[in-house]
Amino acid sequence: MGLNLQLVQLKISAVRPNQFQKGLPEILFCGRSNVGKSSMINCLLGRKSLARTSEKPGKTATINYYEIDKKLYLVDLPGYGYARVSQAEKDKWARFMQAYFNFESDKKLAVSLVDLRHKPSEADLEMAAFLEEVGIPYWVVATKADKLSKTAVAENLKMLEEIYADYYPQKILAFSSKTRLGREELVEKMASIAEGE
Ligand SMILES: Nc1nc2c(ncn2[C@@H]2O[C@H](COP(=O)(O)OP(=O)(O)O)[C@@H](O)[C@H]2O)c(=O)[nH]1
Ligand SMILES: [Mg+2]
Repeated sequence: MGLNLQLVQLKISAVRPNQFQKGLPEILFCGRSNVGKSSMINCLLGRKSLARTSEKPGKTATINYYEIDKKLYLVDLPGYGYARVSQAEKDKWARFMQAYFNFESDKKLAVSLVDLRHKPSEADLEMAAFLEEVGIPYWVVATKADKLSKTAVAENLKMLEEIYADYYPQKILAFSSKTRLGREELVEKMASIAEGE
């Protein structure tokens, strides 16, 4: 038993709803562009560059399914919040995301990434409200903790607890793809979801 993190493949980079996957429990990663979604997935899987990082805005938004040990999908969703993309691009993004969330699959947990250095954006809070509406349990994972002092990490976590007091995240966790802070907790959660708990 257990979850073999070595056994990983990019199952598909979906650009169309008919490419969405089902049949395995999934954990989805959502957040602003550049918040660190792909870096987090690489960190969790102990890979340097399985998930491509720092994608440029305007590039085709893809929904990437990483299959772990034939037991679990990690789903890297396209980021939101790029000021410089056109309204048409934003509409396209929104339709694609809507299609993903409407698609019937086993969405066990959402990881809603925020930047620990800043207050969550309007879009981050909308994401939380949306996840509650559609009934997907979620963790708020605040990344780039390595860019802050220990004191600032504690302070900003407290700030997040206060801001999310009106929301229902299962957990608020500090994370760093650089130092691997918070990784163990997420990996344990992945394993328990993969085992059907
Ligand atoms: N210092 C630091 N940089 C990070 C961390 N996570 C991501 N980054 C950097 O932030 C940028 C965007 O990361 P990426 O994973 O591509 O974000 P994505 O657009 O959400 O997938 C890259 O330059 C990463 O190296 C982190 O935990 N610590
Ligand atoms: Mg990315």
